Amino acid sequence: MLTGAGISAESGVPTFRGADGLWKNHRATDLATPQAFAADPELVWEFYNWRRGLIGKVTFNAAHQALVTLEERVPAFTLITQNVDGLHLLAGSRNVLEIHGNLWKVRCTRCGRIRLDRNPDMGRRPVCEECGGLLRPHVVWFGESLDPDLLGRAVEAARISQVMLVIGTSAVVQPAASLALEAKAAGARVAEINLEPTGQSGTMDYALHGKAGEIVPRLVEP
Ligand code: BJW
Ligand code: ZN
Repeated sequence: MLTGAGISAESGVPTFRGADGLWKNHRATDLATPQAFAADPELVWEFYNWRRGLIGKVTFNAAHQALVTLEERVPAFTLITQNVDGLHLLAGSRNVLEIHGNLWKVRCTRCGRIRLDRNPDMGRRPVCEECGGLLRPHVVWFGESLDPDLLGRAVEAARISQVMLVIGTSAVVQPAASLALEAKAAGARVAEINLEPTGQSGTMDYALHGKAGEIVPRLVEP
């Protein structure tokens, strides 16, 4: 399975692209860059603190829950998510690959130490307890490499899958978007679940258009 921001939209988490991808007149995708952080770490932290505050108050929805049910039924199940909100883990999914990181983890830009911190507000310039270096969110920004181990496991899962549901992603960000094509090329049946058609709809075996919270539970009904 491959999920994107659309699966969390009905939980109240804004997506990246489209009308709700705006924060204080900044495009969310412009702030998710190493360049933005280098130029103005306080602005980028303000954006992530806002998201921490928001995501800390919401919970998983029927689509996240349906994927938990599916994992209980399917012997080899891997959930590849581009989302950093942690809602799949909160719902109870087990084999989750968070290929773009996790909003609740921070990483020191000096010593590289990673730690979990669920504080909804990290302040304007949070620093590492060990070395005093500036902390950053442990997420993958544009132009940064994905964790090679996680990506390798995601590619392998795509290649051996028989069915891949591609839920709530605009399918424009690489290398995540290519995982569905990888699965398809290796013989899987692929189905897109999205509010609207995407650039990948044409290569899908099934394209189901509507809300993830309504469609995904119906797909896993016995
Ligand atoms: C609903 C719904 C409902 C709404 N029900 N549906 C090859 C070709 C071209 C470019 C590249 C390439 N390889 C690499 C690149 C560059 C770049 C890239 O892909 N750019 C493209 C935009 C062109 N990729 C990278 O830089 C990646 N790194 C990399 O490849 O490293 C190697 C390298 C290094 C240097 C140079 C080149 C290569 C890293 C990408 C990291 C992405 N990071 C972000 C931020 C994460 C942290 C954070 O969250 O703060 O990840 S950006 C943002 O986009 C976030 C998301 O995970 C990601 C994908 O977005 P997603 O999930 O698809 O959300 P939306 O908003 O786009 O779509 C929501 C969808 O849901 C819509 O379709 C709605 O219709 C739908 N929806 N409500 C169902 N209720
Ligand atoms: Zn440090």
